[in-house]
Amino acid sequence: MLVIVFLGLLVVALSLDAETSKSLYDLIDKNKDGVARLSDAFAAYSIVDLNKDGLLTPVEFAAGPHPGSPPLSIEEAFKFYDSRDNEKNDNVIDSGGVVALFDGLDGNKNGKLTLQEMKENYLPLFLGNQDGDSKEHA
Ligand SMILES: [Ca+2]
Ligand SMILES: [Ca+2]
Ligand SMILES: [Ca+2]
Ligand SMILES: [Ca+2]
Repeated sequence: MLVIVFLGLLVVALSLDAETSKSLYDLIDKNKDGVARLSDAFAAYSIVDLNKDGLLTPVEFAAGPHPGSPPLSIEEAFKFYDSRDNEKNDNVIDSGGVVALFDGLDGNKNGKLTLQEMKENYLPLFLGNQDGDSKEHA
């Protein structure tokens, strides 16, 4: 029984609180039609990309909104995306980082992100990859 209780607490700890998941969700659902799609995520990305060159520098990234950054610092979050985008670890985030984030959150891979998927997958996506698999150097 103790084990079950412990696992229950763990699940709770790995779920975002309702407020944070809602603000993250609103951030991604750029056209506010209630369904977050990859196209919405790209729209959000291009807003953070201040000089519109298709890449996020650490400065642009840090200036953008980070409602869900508690699990990682801004620097760690930047590295997280930069190690998962198309040109890995080159100190800029390209559009591949958006795809990696969206795919990681879209639990059932139907191309639509629900608030529930956001809530369940956001923290495990970041925290699950923090230790364990070391940095991939291509
Ligand atoms: Ca939308
Ligand atoms: Ca840029
Ligand atoms: Ca990169
Ligand atoms: Ca989905």
